[in-house]
Formats: sequence, C-alpha cells, structure tokens
Amino acid sequence: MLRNLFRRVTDLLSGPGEATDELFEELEEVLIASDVSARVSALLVERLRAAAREGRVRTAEGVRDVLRSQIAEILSRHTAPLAVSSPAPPLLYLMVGVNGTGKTTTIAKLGARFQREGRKALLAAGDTFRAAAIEQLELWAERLGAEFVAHQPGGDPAAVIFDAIGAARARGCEVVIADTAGRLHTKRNLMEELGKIARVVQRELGRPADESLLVVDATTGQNALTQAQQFHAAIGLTGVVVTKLDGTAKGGMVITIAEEERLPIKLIGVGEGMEDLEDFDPAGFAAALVP
Ligand SMILES: Nc1nc2c(ncn2[C@@H]2O[C@H](COP(=O)(O)OP(=O)(O)O)[C@@H](O)[C@H]2O)c(=O)[nH]1
Ligand SMILES: [Mg+2]
Repeated sequence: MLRNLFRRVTDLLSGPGEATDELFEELEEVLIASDVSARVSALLVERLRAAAREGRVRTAEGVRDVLRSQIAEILSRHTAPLAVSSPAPPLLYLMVGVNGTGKTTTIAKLGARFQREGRKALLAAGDTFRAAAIEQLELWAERLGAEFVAHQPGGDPAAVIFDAIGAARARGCEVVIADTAGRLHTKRNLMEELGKIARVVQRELGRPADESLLVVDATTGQNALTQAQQFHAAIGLTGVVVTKLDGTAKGGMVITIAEEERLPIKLIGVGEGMEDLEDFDPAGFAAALVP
C-alpha cells in the first residue's frame, strides 16, 4: 500500500556509492522534492553528515539505514494513541480540514471500524454548507447501519453537534463522529464556526472533543503544513489523519507535520475502501519510506 513514497530518496541511496558531499547535497534536494520541509531536510542531512564525519557511515546504504532510524525517531517523538473510550459517553470525534482531503470518507471508515467492534456510532452532518455533503454522509450512515443526525443545508453546525450529542445519549450510541465544513465564504467564518462547535462540545460534554482530527491530503505537499497551523490555532487539534498515501503522494509531508507542528499523526488513509484506514505506526512508516 505504501510503496514508492520516497522513491527518489531510496533510488539515490541504493547501490554501492560512497557517502560523499555530493551525495548529501543531492539527498537534501531530493528530500525537499519529496515534501520534507527545507528546514527538516537540512536538519536530517546535517545529522547524516555528522555521522559520516564520525565514521559511523561510509556508504549510501549506510546513509539509508541511519536516515530510516532518524525518521522513525522524529515520527515517534510526538505520538499519542487514538482516544477510543471516554470518561462519559459519547466519545466525540470532530473531523476538520479543507474540502476534498477525505474527511467524509475517513468518518465513514471510522464509523465502520466502531460498528465492526459492535460499538454503535452516530455520524453528525456538521458540514451544513453543501447539501451534497449531508447526503453523502447520510448514505454512509445507511450503509454502515450507523445513526445519523443532520439539519437543513445552511443550518448552524454547532446546533447539529448539540443535537447529535443528545441523540447519541438517547439512542445509546457510544461514539459521535462529526463532519464539519471545509470552506465558508471566508476563512474567518470557518474558524469562528469551529470555535463555536468547540464551545458547544465543552458545554455539553464537560470536556473538549476526545479527538479533534485534522484530515490532510498527502498529495497536497507543503500546503498541508499551512492547514495544520491554521486549524490548530483555531481549535487545538489532538492529531492528524493523513489520507491518500496510496496514490501519488511522496510521503515527506508526514515527517514535516510531525517535526514542524509537533502534532501526533494518528491515522493514515491508504485507499478509498472502508478497510483502508490504518493506525499510524512510526517505525513501520519509516520502513515504508526508506525500505
Ligand atoms: N486514494 C484515496 N482516496 C481517498 C482517500 N481518502 C479519501 N479519498 C477520496 O478523496 C475524495 C474526497 O473525499 P471526501 O471524503 O469527500 O473529502 P471531504 O471533502 O474532505 O469530505 C473522494 O473521492 C474519496 O474517495 C484515501 O486514503 N486514498
Ligand atoms: Mg465532506
């Protein structure tokens, strides 16, 4: 599933080459081209150069091994497990992110996961901005046999979440997974709307959402970093879901988010099917990047 992510990096570090200055220069460029931020690319290469100076690596293959463990170290520094139980039900997941990143699909995958475990899920149509978004989520709820709460298009998303929490309690649902809009007339509106949702959750549950997960599309590269910064500032994210790692993604964005934002990556999307959602495994991901 996660093949070819760091293709250019691994190609460069394959074969019998020596760990020369030219190799490190080229590696830095290729890391940047693979969506690792310039700062993190420089940091990684600087550590590799130090390892070479100290005689700890001599060959391209050696660089590859050290790079893999450095990446694993960065990725495991800010991990946190996905909250799967709550002190007082319902467990509440708030899914945020710009349009098209895979929010609704990820909600369906998460709903499917809970339902498979025999835990009743309620999907809340907090993306009231587009009628199609409400219908798409309703269809998923029907397919999964999950509960569903929606208002009219254009309604107040915070009111949807309020009703969803009430409905979950009344219908004995263990988990509420709430969709939100990815685009409003202005970005300020969107962030204010998310703030209002967060206040309703706090008031109704007596705690923040158990997960406020940003969904980012791995194929959008460095854009994802800006999205993480903006959404984190607006609602305080508990983690990130990186989708579409099965496609043309280069993968470096995962390292960039972990290192620059210090946010735990909790889940990865590796396809469009309901089973194509995996818990994030730092060492496994590092090995997939640099096999
Ligand atoms: N290949 C692939 N496609 C995905 C993944 N997650 C979502 N998609 C697709 O991305 C598109 C947008 O997804 P959607 O959930 O509607 O995005 P939203 O606008 O954020 O709610 C759809 O065609 C999904 O099937 C993934 O992990 N891999
Ligand atoms: Mg959607």
